[in-house]
Amino acid sequence: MRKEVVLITGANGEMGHGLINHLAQQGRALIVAVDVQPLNDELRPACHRFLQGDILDKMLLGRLVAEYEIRAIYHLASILSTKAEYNPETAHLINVGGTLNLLQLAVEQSQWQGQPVKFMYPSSIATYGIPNLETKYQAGKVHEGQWLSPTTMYGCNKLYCEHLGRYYSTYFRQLAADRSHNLVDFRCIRFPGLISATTIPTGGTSDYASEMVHYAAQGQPYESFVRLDTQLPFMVMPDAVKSLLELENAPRAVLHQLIYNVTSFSVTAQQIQDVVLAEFPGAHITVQPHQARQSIVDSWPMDVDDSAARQDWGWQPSYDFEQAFKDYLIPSIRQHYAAQ
Ligand code: AKB
Repeated sequence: MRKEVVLITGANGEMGHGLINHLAQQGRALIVAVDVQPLNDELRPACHRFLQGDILDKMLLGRLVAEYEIRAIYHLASILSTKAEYNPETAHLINVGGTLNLLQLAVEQSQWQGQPVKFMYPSSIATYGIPNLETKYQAGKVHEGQWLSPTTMYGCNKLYCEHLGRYYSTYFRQLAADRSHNLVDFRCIRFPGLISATTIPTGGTSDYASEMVHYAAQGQPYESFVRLDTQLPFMVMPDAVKSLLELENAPRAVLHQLIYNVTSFSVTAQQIQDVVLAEFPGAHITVQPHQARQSIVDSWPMDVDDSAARQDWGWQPSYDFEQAFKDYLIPSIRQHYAAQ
């Protein structure tokens, strides 16, 4: 008999770490993890199986379909916003082509299982594109239907993949007579900038927030690539993982949309710098805005309206700005580097 599993792509990334630890602690499902990079040693015991490989490799995905009963897919693998700008076509191939492959895998699995397969898709505030700073501050909290003109390849990819999820969950094979149930139960969260105590993000544009804290904790100087008045919504990793798990567990009937904003706090780079300097008085932070990266964050909303998530599935972050730093980031980061 095929083993029932949860599949996680991009397992070795920032969110993969948090999610795998959490799912393993809950012990609710066997985890099959996929990543192009080798899996971090500490995550291995938490996974039933790890496959090092590419989500564009159809043979690898075919093996998974043949060997497992996949009940849920967390498709975390993606090339983030800054990195994607250096090679947009490759980013498109991985972000869109990879997602399409995983959606097709979900379709195949659900046809075989006779029930929908849950497809958890982390999208991003990069799907929004606001034309200028004045409009950004006038717009304030942006809801899911507003300002959907992304300015980055990553943002375009995320927005298009949201549409692919909508297509596969709602319309795919509508004309075929043999379809008795929805094949893919697509559930998507648009995340704000994420900050983790244990991993430093690579290739994103909201990375300055994480980098400021991690560099200070290691006693290294940091040059911020954005102006200090730059404001974005943020969330710490435990809240991001919590939101994904809560959305996965929500009964389908309470979900009135496929795509939800979530957020915890909206702060400027200056506010982050102030907390970092208060906690690490020796920290040396300078500012040298990078024009292209600055224009990306300037096009993202200063805050998002997550009232739909709060109403439909009871979303509530555990950490506000103060708690995020005092209760989670600072103590965990100190411990993390002390242990190294
Ligand atoms: C990035 O900066 O690319 C990501 C994101 C906001 O999705 N952190």
